[in-house]
Amino acid sequence: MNRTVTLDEFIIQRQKDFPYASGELTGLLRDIGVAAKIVNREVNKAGLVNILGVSGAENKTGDTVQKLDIFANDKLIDCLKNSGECCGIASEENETFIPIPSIESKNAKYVVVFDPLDGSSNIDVNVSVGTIFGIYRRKSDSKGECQLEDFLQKGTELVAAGYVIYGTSTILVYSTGRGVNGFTLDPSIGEFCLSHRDIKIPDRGNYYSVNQGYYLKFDIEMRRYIDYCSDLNLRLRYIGSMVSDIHRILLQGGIFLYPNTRKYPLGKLRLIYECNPLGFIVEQAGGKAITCQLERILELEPKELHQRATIAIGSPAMVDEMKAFVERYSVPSVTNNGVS
Ligand code: P6P
Repeated sequence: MNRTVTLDEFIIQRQKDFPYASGELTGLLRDIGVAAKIVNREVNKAGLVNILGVSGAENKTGDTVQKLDIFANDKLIDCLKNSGECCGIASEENETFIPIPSIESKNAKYVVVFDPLDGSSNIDVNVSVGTIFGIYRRKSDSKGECQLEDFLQKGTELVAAGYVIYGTSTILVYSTGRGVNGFTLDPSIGEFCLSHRDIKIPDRGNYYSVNQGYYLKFDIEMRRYIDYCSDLNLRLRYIGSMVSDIHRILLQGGIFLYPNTRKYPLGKLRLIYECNPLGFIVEQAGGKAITCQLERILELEPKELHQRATIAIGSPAMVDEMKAFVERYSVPSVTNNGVS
């Protein structure tokens, strides 16, 4: 019987592996774990208290914001503000980044980006939702407040990234660039316990995950690839919660796609706090994450906080096959003066 290893123990143990680590990142990861427990408590009783339904507010992207979104956003911000290890925050729910001006935090090394409750349209129908986070080392002068440049960093600069799924069980999955580990919340002791050690994504899998409803709106090369998946009798699994769809693929293999459509010509999903953190995790587990235009997600240079990206992410052999379809079937777009 393996001994229970809690998230806190694991993080502290891993800090010993970094001889020069001074504990700030450890503290930050533990604070995110605390915020996840608080959000989990409210998500699990959302149907019982007046937290369901729509707050009426709209976020930066014009999406209607659920009350639980606001709760999760507030709790994450509170925990990070009090941690003293974070000098700034960027959230899907806030139009601009949030400097943390307290004396000790202003000189903190790290900034945190997050989507506090991804897939929130599923909240009222009891389908799993998730938190996605990424941690960067600040680039701006540590004597002053954080700057926008601290958040507009490529995914390759991530120091750590992870997600929490609030589902049949609550699981926190994270990486600091040395592999991927998953922790399941044990409500009886209120601790995240190591349950998925050193996750490695299968080279290929039986699942593909895409919103089939947009099929006719995809470019021909994506339609050809989706037809190929269907011809292989792969199983379509898509619940409209990116974290959950990708978690399945991380554990069992497969590919998740959100291509460009007429409504979202640059893709729908957010680069900085959705695609980059999940791309970091999947690459750390041996998978791949590219845009539908074949650029590596983590190499994209962010130009603005809520920038969107197309994405194909998952098992390496399947992402490579999708790449081959794009190379073979994509039709260069025609501009006024000819082919671009
Ligand atoms: P669609 C949820 O709103 C989200 O941001 C992701 O979690 C999810 O994968 C996607 O959007 C679903 O979008 O257009 O298929 O409903």
